[in-house]
Formats: sequence, C-alpha cells, structure tokens
Amino acid sequence: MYRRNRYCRRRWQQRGTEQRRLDPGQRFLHGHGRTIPAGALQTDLGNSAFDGNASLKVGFTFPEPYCPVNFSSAVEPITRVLFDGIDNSSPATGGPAHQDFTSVMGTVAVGDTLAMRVEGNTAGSSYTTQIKVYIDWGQDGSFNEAIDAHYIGALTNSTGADGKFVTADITVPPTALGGTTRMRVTKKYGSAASSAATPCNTGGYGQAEDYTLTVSNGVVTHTVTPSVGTGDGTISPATAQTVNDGATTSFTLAADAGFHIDTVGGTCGGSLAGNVFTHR
Ligand SMILES: [Ca+2]
Repeated sequence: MYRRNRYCRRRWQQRGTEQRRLDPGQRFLHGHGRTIPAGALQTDLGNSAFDGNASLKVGFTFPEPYCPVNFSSAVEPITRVLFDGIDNSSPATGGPAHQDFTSVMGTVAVGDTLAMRVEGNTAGSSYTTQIKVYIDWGQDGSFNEAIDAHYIGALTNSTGADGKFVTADITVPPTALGGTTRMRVTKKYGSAASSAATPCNTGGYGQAEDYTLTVSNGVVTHTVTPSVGTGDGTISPATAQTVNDGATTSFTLAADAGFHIDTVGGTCGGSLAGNVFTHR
C-alpha cells in the first residue's frame, strides 16, 4: 500500500495552481498543457520524466531572434524610410530608441537594385548623422557586416520634417534566401561613415527601425503545354509542365497502331529522340 501511494504521487506534477497527470515517459510543459515524449527535449534539469518542468520557446518577442539595439545618450529619430513598397513615416521627436515596424513589409527579388531613402532629425544644424541599413540576406538571425551591411550616407542639418534625405542603391545579392527577411535601418550621430551604428549598437545618439522584406529567390519558370495535332496518338504527360529556366522537361509520344510520328514542333525549342521529345 505504501508503495502504491508513493507511485501515484510521483505521477502527478504540481506547479502553482496547475496540476496535470503525467503518464510515465512524459513531461509537462508549463503554460502549454502539452506533453512530449521523454528524451525529446534535454533541459538543464535533466531528462528524467519526473525532473521538474521544462520550458519550450514557441514564439519570439521583438526584436528576437535579432539582437537589441539602443542609443543610450538620446533618441534622434529616423522620420521616414522609403524602400521598394515601404514608405513609413514616424515622429521627428521622442519615441523609443528601437522601433518595431516588422509589420511594414516590402517585396524584393534577387538581382533587384532598389533605392533606399531615409530621412531623420539631426537635432541641430551643425550635426551629422550616419545612415546604415542591415538586411539579413542569409536569414541566420544575425546581421553580417560583410554581407548584410549597406551604408546609405550622411544626413546633415535636418529637422526630420523638412524633406531632406540620403539615398543609395541596394542590390539584392545572389546569395539571398527566398522568404521573410529582417531589415534594420539605423541612424547615429557622427561625422564619419565609420561612426555609423553597428547592428547591435548601444551608445550614442540615434534610432533604429526594423522592417520585414519578402525576398523572391528569383527562379524564373516557364510553362510548357503539350498537345497532339490529331487524335491518332497520345502525349504524356498531357498536362502543362512548369519548368525552371535553363532546365529541360520531356514528353513521350505514342502513335496509334498504323500511324507513325510525322513531325514535332513548338514555340520553345526541343529535340526528338525515338518517341521522346525533350523541351529545352
Ligand atoms: Ca522613427
């Protein structure tokens, strides 16, 4: 009897006001109410089915997974960013050092060259601020200085509301991955380009804004639609095929009994070998 009670206690796990039954070999993820197989998750509490609670991160809080950025001396705002479909304005005074505009999205394709244009408040006529943009083309969760950094220019003597701007072209590199990509626009006080903000800047005067780009990997496709001229044979596959640019696709022709393949043609080129026509 003693053994039975003890066993039952160990099959219940309590934290706060929640209590869930755990089958042997399962563990409870606090706050999510789900169980996962023992051994599927290693924690600093060990991997026993009865060793405490494991936590599993299922979402990110801005700016995760990217580093935070700060300008501890004072915020000197970026007031407008134009890039591709993005045209985003924000106040010329106040505001946080790091603004979350990740819901503001642009769409670019590999090989595109697009103008980045940035406006901002230099906090006086005699001050210069450096504009630098980081885009995580490799989608690895960090900004690589050699690949992801794009220096835009130096902005001087602007209220941030007078229409002054700096601009430079950004070319989407061939190594850019397709899909959702973080872009960080930075502005930092300093007279030299070398004083521009790093992606994880902490000191000085300025502001950073994060955006989202959707990158198209630039693969060009063609649609090849097969057909037979008469009813005296078949072609397979008989439906339209999507083919990447530079790739080939083949169709097999079969003449009905008593017929032979006379001619093969098309608007996109190809060759016939035996009864297989290959589009190129
Ligand atoms: Ca801003």
